[in-house]
Amino acid sequence: MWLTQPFFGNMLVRMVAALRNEEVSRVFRAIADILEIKGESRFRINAYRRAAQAIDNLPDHLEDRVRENRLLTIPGIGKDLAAKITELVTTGKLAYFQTLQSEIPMSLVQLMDIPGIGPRIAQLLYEEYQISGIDELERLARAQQLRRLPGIKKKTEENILRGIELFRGGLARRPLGRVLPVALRLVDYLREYAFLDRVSLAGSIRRNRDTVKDVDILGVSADPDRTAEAFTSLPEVAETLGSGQTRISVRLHFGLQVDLRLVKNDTFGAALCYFTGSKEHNVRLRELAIKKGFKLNEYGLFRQDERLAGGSEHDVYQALGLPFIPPELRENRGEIEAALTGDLPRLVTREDLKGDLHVHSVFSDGHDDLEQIARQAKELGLEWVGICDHSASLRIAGGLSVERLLQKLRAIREFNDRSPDVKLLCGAEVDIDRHGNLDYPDEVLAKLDLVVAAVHTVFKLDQSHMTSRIVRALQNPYVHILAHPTGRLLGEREPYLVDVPVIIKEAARHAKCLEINGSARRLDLNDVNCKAAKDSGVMLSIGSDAHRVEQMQDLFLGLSVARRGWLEARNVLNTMSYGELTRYLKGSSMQADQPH
Ligand code: DGT
Ligand code: CA
Repeated sequence: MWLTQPFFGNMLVRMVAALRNEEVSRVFRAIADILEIKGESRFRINAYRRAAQAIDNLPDHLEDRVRENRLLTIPGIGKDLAAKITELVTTGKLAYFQTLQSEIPMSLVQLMDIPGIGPRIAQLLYEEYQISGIDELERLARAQQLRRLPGIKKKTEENILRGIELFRGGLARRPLGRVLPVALRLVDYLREYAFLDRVSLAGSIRRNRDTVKDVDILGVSADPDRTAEAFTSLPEVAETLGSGQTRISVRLHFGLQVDLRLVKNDTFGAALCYFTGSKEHNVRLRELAIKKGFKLNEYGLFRQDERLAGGSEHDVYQALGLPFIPPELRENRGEIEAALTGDLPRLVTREDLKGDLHVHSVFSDGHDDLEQIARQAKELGLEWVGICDHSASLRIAGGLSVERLLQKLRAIREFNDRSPDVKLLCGAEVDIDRHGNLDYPDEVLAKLDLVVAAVHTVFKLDQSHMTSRIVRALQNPYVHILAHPTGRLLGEREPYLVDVPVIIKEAARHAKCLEINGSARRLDLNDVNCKAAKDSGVMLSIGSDAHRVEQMQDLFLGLSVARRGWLEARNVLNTMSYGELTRYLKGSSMQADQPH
């Protein structure tokens, strides 16, 4: 069993609200685990596990069953368990579970989530070393101390270390750009081969959050057993974590967990809404439902026992008196208020994008030439591409001398003369030095169609120096765009210390664009800063930062950030036609030439 959330920690504090089916079954599984560590009878342990499974498979709410006295019809639930469910559902807590927790710490039970640690080993670890945390466990395993315990061999110890690694990998958040292609392939496969009538991504990956913990998929199946069979036998699947009629969980070879939940057709919309989240958005929707005298859960929107909506998300929002809210906005960042007043943004779409503002070519460290880039652009439905190679001082990235840059300029002009479909802009990704100077002189920048400035070196400045360094670059009249404004690399490098609100204010003042770098490693600006930039009247540009043509797809990852940042087409430079764009870029340099 793998816990997908830090659930028990929360629960001890939160024991106030009544519990949902899934939470009740988790409590029963935890009880089984504790009884196992205590060495209680198999019979009792299995009774809790079977009950948990039966609850997972229920098509309806325990809450309703308690009210209607229908618990005993659930397979495996006798009087004793029915009383415990009633206590949990009505009070949100269970005295018996609390007593057990006072005997065996929950942190010890959680160690059993690590592959390779069963109840016997957990018990030993606790009795001999009083270990109850993963760090402590890892330290002892690395110091080869575990093999001193009875029954633990060298191989067991090595297995535990591997398990810890897997466990950690499974818990880490992963960049959207790494997970999305896999998730989309899985959904395609499921749609085709897994006996599903409907299927959709849900959770954070459907909301296009920049990092995701796991992949949530929702489906309606004509045959759950065959669906489970088809899903769990995929070659990508390393391990089946659980398989029932309503939920199948697997772990892929690279550690990612994928949960497929199966629901009835007439509850699909309500379930999709619920499992898409975010939790905070759901809470607000439920409050809204209550205000109207309704009840909203993953089975539908109800007035007393009458189901008002549930089959589609559109119906659910409509019955709540709201327009459909795009998944990217569902973070409780003002979308409910905007929906209520009819002020939701008309989010920029893929069809609105006419070009990519940041692509590297063979002139610097890119892999492909102008023809290949233009061909790819055409395939992606784009009309123009900004070719931005590195500037002179960035030698490791093949930065261009002024002479090479002028050669490139001629090559692009010639290319445009013979290319009717796709136009290229001669740009540069110009390095900003530690003092805020740019890497080409102004008279060279003035010749370019597009100037993108960026920090690539000296990341460890204090905030005031880093901010004033970037502000200086923004004051240069020939700069159009600040690329990857915070320098973060997802899971690898924190943003450098920069005062983003000041950068936004200066960008607005000098009519500069801020980039949403769509590279799977970056997604920088992020959604929140993007919205702040929009609210300050700053134009955003999306760049794939592709170094190979295949990476030009990352433009659409950048688009997902733009949508999460509430951007409309008019806030995004990429939505301009080639003619509009070149006029805009020329105009903004000239405007910035004026004293301000
Ligand atoms: P993640 O997985 O951390 O990247 O983010 P999510 O949003 O996918 O979170 P996850 O996988 O734990 O749950 C998926 C959705 O299910 C979540 O967005 C909302 C819903 N959900 C899960 N647990 C709860 C809960 O306890 N209460 C409420 N209201 N919603 C929940
Ligand atoms: Ca999730």
